[in-house]
Amino acid sequence: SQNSDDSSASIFVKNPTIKFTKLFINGEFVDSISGKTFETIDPRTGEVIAKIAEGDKEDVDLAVKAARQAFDHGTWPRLPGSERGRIMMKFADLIEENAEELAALETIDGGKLFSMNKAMDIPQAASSLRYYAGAADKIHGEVLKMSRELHGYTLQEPIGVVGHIIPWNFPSIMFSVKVSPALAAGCTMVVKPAEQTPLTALFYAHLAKLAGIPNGVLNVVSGLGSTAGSAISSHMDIDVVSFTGSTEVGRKILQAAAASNLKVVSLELGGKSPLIIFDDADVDMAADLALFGILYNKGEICVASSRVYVQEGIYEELVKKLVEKAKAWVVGDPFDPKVQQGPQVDKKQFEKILSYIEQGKGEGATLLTGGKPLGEKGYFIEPTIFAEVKEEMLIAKDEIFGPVMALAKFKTIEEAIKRANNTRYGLAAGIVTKDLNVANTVSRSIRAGTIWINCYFAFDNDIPFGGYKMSGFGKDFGLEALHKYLQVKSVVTPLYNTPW
Ligand code: TXE
Repeated sequence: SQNSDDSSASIFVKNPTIKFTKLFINGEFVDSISGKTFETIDPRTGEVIAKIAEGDKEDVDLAVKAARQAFDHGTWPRLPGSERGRIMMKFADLIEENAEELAALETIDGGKLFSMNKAMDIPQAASSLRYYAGAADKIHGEVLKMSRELHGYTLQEPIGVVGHIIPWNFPSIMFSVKVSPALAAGCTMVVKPAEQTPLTALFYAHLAKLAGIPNGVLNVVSGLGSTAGSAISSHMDIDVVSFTGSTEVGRKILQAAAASNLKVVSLELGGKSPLIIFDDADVDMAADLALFGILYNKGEICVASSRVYVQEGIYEELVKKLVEKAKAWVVGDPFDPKVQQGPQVDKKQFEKILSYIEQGKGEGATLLTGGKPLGEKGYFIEPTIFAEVKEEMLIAKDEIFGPVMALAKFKTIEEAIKRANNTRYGLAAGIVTKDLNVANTVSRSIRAGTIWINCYFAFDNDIPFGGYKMSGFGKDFGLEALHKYLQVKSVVTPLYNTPW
């Protein structure tokens, strides 16, 4: 690697050359048919980084045609699983070899911390590929004990051509978490990265080709949601669409799937996740967890602990600690290793967050700290904590997707459960307590897809992740995700020469 010391990331690393700006279709980088491009912006400054080919319906059609050809007639779905796994392992190695450059691209494109990208996001992209590579030769059906004189068994077949529509908050992790199980299953695919952060997905396309993934298996069409994204969700020849993004767009995707070919849909949508801190908690640890839960990745994370409920016995002490720690939290250049929070991804998100902060003040919540933008340029926002947040306030209900915590006090475990569940979302929840009975009761009572007890953001490859309620359905991560890209075929034959 060019530089192993994060604290002195070189000028070279901080200014990566943009090598890939075109669509990747059937193994080649190509311009969009229209010749149109869009600009991707550096959120530290608001300046243009590069012009990226803007794919539209015609480009999606070409990519789907290539993916269909590769699925119907190509080698990928027909290779032994172990061979697919071997190529995926190579892909993972190449990601690690290019980790520094990928981490830097992620920082300039999305404002994410370089140190975290290098230590977490990029290694996770590689590790997800390896996890599913290991599963690729362990995909099998079952022999069925039928009640009649019949022999029955099931096959797990790749489902076909997949459309992945991914967001901008974790461009590398989202790319890999969606692409890896689909590759392992033997599917072919079209990926549309978010228009805010197309750079790493195009780089991954290049690495996939180097690793030996055949042409047409993995296509990347950068473009806008309303054109390229919607062409994927309404395509007649895509079998599954796997989406992560807003609840609003999730609804559109489901409608487009219903109105076109009834493709299978999986949706990982917004959240408003509660973190419940009980009286017996270690106050220092709980304050760190709560702060990390809302400020990590500048609050641009679907499972952010955006509602924090604190039991009355430790409320005052915890609030004091939280405010102290929030004031010491370092916002600034995401390449600086001392910095804990970079800029929001773009102007639209920046303005959305600031308008929620104004809303919170107007609704009568108490602003304990923060509440303002930071610096002359770029999209930086102070870590912000509101207290005395009431259930009916918008800042308690809506996903803000920024560094804004809504704090409230509770008395009893019943009250905590009721308030935690008082949301249209159900992505995750956190509990801080030393009492096992409390932890068990609360974890079983909350309607959310992931519950973290005395931890937060504890993701791993084999832990399925996905929502309840309006946070969507279908899982990423784990073997559950592999099954999204497989379908079961039942095969039946008479056992003996039974006259039929
Ligand atoms: O999301 P969009 P936006 C939430 C978060 C954020 C809000 C808006 O609250 O503030 O959504 O962000 C593609 N058909 N999350 O507007 O639009 C789009 O191009 C098909 C939560 O950026 O949902 C991008 O690739 N696709 C979230 C992807 O959808 C369409 C992560 C996500 O963008 C489309 C991101 C259409 N009609 C935002 N319109 C999470 N769950 O982690 C857009 N897209």
